[in-house]
Amino acid sequence: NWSYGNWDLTDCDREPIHQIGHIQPFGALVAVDSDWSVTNRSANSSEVLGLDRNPEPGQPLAEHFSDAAIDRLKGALARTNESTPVERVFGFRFEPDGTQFDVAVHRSGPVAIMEFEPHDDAEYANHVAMVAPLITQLEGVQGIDALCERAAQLIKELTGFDRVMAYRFHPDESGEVIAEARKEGLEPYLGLRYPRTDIPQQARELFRRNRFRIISDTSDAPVAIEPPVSPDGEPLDLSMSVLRAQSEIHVEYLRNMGVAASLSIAVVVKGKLWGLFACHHDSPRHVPYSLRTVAEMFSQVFSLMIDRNSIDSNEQLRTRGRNLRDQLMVQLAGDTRLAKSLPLIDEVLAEVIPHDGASLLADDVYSARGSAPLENEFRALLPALSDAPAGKVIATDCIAGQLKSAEAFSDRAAGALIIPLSRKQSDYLVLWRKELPQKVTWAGNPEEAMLKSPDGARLTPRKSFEAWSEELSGRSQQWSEEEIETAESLRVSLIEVILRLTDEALNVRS
Ligand code: BLA
Repeated sequence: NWSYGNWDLTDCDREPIHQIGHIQPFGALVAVDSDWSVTNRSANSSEVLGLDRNPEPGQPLAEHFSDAAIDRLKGALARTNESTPVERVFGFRFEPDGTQFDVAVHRSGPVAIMEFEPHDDAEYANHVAMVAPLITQLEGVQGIDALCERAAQLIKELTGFDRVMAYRFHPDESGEVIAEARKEGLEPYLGLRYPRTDIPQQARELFRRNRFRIISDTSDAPVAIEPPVSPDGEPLDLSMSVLRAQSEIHVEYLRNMGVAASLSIAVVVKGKLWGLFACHHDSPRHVPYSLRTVAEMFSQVFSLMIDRNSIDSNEQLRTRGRNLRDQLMVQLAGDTRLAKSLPLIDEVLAEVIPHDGASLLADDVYSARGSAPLENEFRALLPALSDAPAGKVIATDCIAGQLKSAEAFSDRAAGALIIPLSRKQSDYLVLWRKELPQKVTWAGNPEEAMLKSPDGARLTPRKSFEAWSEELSGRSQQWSEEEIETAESLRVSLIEVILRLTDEALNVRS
């Protein structure tokens, strides 16, 4: 794991952003209990809803809304469930012929939360008509890079934001802009890396569940929810809210970047945050709920396509693993000792996982190829290796950073892909990579991603996002996720080969 400096993460990771007690002013929030009596409401309710006074806690909602309107909201609430926690009602009226609203309805602890935004019928019809053509344009696009490129372009056209980026997470939770569509004249962010601390843990978790985040104006004053606590005495939980006010620290971050409005759409693949689409605008920008819904649907289709892409390549990996195993089986059949098979394994593997050296320790016999460490150097690693979690491939681009005993040969072999071949942790196949000096371009110095505020009371985001180059030495090229998966399937195949060979050996003897 990479780490930059020894800052205290907890400040950022602990900020209870889901209990912020405020909303953004482009809508109004009303919460009710199971009797549909008001428990909380935002201070701007009467203004947004066009009522002559705010609904007050304790009042039945029926004093403000018609029975038919309440039935419609109850229906929406009844349709919420684990997979669709938030229901949407477009063009809702709380009195016949009244103004129309778009409403998001969800449960939060003991209350039901309703969030109202202005509705525009003509726009709404437009948005509905966009869905099919939009999704058609993703069809037939092959490969993750091309998909991201097309998607960024489409989201830019759809939402009208100045800049739309596809941002993909690395295994260390930092992220990289891998595709970008931007207004002419803006400087490119393509290829820039952002440290993992830019998005704290709780924000990631929230974002995974509630995949859409709009901050329509970073200079907006948030509107208070009154009272701030729900009937159970806890601060109202706004995890699934669409109006939730923005964290002050994040707003500062966006302002430092020169962003006045932001829209983020999560890309979740197999339940994990894969990346996101980050949209920036240099002036305030509101996106109606119906258009956000289209963008969200689009991102769901996009997530599925990424998933399908990885299913396809997993299928290829499995086929590759099977071929490798068959090849080994045939070639090893004549010789029952795995220890002698390194040249063969090395050659077969060179095609699928490029490497500069390979070590094999089998039946206590060591063999080495290319830039692999010497036998005594390798054996010095064994105590540490046997402490590692059993039966799992370990990949590192800087083994000396993790095992002191590897410093002796790190000039020849900096990165290692360690494939344990037995439960007893004594047989290993290890692929080695030489050092490869690399340059990473960060958006601002990652060492200063978080600073203490002038009064020292809290952390603040960095002020400058100017490209900051970091030369990485002592590291090899990283092992890609695909290479690690190949190694994992190879491990399974090799163990199978070993077991069969042992079996045959036993049969011959008996
Ligand atoms: C949230 N920070 C986020 C989110 C993103 C980023 C995408 C979540 C979605 C959102 O709220 O829009 C970061 N935005 C980026 C990055 C790019 C981008 C990397 O456009 C690159 C192109 N942020 C900090 C520090 C802290 C911090 C030091 O830099 C904490 C001390 C906090 N980030 C922070 C918080 C949130 C956040 C609290 C949640 C904001 C919220 O939901 O209100």
